Amino acid sequence: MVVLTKADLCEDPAALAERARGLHPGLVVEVMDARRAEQAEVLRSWCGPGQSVALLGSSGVGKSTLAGVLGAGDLATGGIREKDGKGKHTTTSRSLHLLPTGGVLVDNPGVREFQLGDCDEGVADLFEDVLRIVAECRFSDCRHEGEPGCAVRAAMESGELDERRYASFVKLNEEQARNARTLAARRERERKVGKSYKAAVERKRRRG
Ligand SMILES: Nc1nc2c(ncn2[C@@H]2O[C@H](COP(=O)(O)OP(=O)(O)O)[C@@H](O)[C@H]2O)c(=O)[nH]1
Ligand SMILES: [Mg+2]
Ligand SMILES: [Zn+2]
Repeated sequence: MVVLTKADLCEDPAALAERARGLHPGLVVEVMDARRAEQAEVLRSWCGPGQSVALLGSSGVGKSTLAGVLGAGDLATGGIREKDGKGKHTTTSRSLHLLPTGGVLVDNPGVREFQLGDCDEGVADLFEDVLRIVAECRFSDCRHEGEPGCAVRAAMESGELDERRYASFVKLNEEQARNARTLAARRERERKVGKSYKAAVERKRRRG
């Protein structure tokens, strides 16, 4: 779900909401002034018993403000630096809150701290439409960079595939692949450390 905050500072929030809806079929997009409880009301149906909500977004976009309005209690909210309009990092760690509506909310620092890990399936799920097109390329190792019979190029030209959506797909795949390698390497290291630790304990035990 995408929440566009600071609607009060925008000339035409509805147009931006339409653009955001174009990112993914069925994507829910809400527009609001995050400081106003009555506007955040539409979010309450996501915050009931058994539901978990995590707020993700750049620093300064209004996550902690939203959390507060949804009943997460007093949270530090930050001003915007005059100089560059960027948010200050007021929330430096994750925090978990029980909401009066029965759900659980996680407020996060900016998105820079976020990394994907082990989410092949999630990416495949979210970009099923793109994967279906990719599968139609003539060459199975098509790089979609102008090869003959490339279904991706064709779909972009016909307007079936949004260029920005395809770019997101490529970016997420690259990040996922990179992090999968890092994760695999870390697990291998941990496995080795675990093994040598066990061996040391065993030696010690034998020696009595
Ligand atoms: N005008 C306006 N200001 C907002 C809105 N949402 C948040 N703010 C302000 O933006 C600043 C940063 O908000 P904060 O919740 O700390 O952002 P966070 O870093 O994403 O948690 C604060 O001064 C908020 O009062 C909004 O919808 N409209
Ligand atoms: Mg915050
Ligand atoms: Zn291709």
